[in-house]
Amino acid sequence: MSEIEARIRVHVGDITRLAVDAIVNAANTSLLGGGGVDGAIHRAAGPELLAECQSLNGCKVGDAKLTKGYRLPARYVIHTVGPVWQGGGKGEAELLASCYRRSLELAAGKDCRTVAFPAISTGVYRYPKDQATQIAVGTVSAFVSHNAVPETVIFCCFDQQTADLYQQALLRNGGSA
Ligand code: AR6
Repeated sequence: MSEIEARIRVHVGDITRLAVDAIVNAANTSLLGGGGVDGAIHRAAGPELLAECQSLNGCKVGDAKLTKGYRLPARYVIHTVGPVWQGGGKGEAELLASCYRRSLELAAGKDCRTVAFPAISTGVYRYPKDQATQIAVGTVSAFVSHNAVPETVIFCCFDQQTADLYQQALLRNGGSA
């Protein structure tokens, strides 16, 4: 296993339970909560999270903003806004890659050693999972290979099927490196 591969892990479970330096939230441009992983993070963090989010003036698609984690075991939440899938011709791939890069830049700025990502845009925003997984793995691998921090990145998948896609993408990515 290469040094880069050793720094990227796949985990099956609920991201709100992870005691890591930062978890990433798949938010919307308002940053005021929603369903899916966003709803789960706000429920677990408590109302203080919404109060801090209200002071942030929203977030653009492809960008990210950082808050504290409040009642979560994670110290920080990095809120990023993935693109809504519109067929692939509206810059979705570049916007999704930007979500991963901006989130990692914010994590590095706070010296986060371990960061966990959900599968951004693959739920309500309907991004095809196989394509989103390739972008997630490619972008995170590139960042990790150029930066010492974060040391470890976890892809936190809600189900085993998604985790299998990540494992396959990591194998392909490692094979072509
Ligand atoms: N832990 C880990 N992964 C989860 C969890 C969890 N607790 N809950 C869901 N997932 P989605 P999006 C997975 O819809 O597509 C919200 O309303 C889920 O299986 O949460 O980026 C926001 O406010 C899926 O693979 O995010 C936005 O309006 C992945 O997380 C919109 O949804 C992302 O699904 C964002 O849509």
